[in-house]
Amino acid sequence: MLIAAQTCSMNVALATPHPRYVYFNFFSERLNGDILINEDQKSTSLSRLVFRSRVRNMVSPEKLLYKQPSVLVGRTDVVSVTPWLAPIVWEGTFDPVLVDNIYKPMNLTVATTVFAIGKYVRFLQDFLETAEKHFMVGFHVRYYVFTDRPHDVPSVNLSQGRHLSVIQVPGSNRWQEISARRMEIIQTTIERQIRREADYIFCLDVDSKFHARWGSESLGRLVAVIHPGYYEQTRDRFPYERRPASTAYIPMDEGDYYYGGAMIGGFVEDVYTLTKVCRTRFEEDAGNSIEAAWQEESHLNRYLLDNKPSKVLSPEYLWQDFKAKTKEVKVIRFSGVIKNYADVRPNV
Ligand code: UD2
Repeated sequence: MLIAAQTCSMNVALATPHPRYVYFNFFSERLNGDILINEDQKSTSLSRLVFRSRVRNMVSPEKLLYKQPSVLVGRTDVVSVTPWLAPIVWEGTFDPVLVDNIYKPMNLTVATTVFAIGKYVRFLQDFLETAEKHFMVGFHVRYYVFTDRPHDVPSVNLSQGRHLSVIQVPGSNRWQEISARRMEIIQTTIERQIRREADYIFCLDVDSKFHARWGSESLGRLVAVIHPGYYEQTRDRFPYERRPASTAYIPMDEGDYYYGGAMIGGFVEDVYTLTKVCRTRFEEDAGNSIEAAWQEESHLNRYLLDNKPSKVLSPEYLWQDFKAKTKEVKVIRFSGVIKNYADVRPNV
């Protein structure tokens, strides 16, 4: 079926849309240009969902020269493996040349979702410009920008092989709802399009900037990041949801790490399952008039306690600008900017 822009039930007048961005409405079809949508693509029947993500062999190119790995010398100031044997990625634990040479021939596409609702649209320019410098450089990247203000999405020059879609979603007068609804919107957008367009996905907070390489070392089946505010704390001090009435509940004597909600990643299929479960639990809680302490971050932490991530990113991959760098963090790769909550959020 051929759907033309003017046939869409959309009421946004895109005055000067960016010529290389693609515009969608979350509730209808693509807005600019024509798109071929066949019946299979429109299907959202779970049992029939097909994903691009698949496990591949780690093939190193012939004659690639790189530093000899050592079994005796390496980082000793930090732990670089979890008790379930997933790597914790720190500077000095991987060889960027080697990992890039293994992953680049796989011809992967990495989806990146980011929400910019209400005044948060102001963070997009820096987010995108710094991502173009540091995030998955040399890979195919598809940004999915969810916003209620498509006109205000800045025009940023994207490198070759990188695309950006603007998807209009409703605004809200509660930041808690915006934060929590991300799971539902990501789940639905994976079903509709991302599962066909990308192998891996990263879902990131927009009020952030990249400062240094974030590359193929971060790829894995299910990837989480350790929150910079809690990695020195004992588990009883983590801000997990502590009320047994919530489906996000974690008792005081359980928990591995405190993961940041500003990043979830991995195979599109694995992130799809995560978002679906968290969304269902969030809705179950809402039915019981309970909202987890840190909305989707609380549900994420509960999910990851039961479903261990296959790769864990150190706080290098999620820092906060107001926090002084600590000695174990050799490189800050991605960091949340300082923001005035009262100014940017729709409610306090
Ligand atoms: C923490 C988490 C965040 C999320 C939130 C849950 C970190 C560093 N941050 O951040 O990921 O789990 O707690 O409450 O782990 N947004 C909008 N418009 C709004 C409000 C939010 O677009 O009006 C989007 C935007 O993409 C933003 C994200 O939601 O980056 C998270 O919201 P936040 O930055 O206000 O949450 P924050 O800083 O308390």
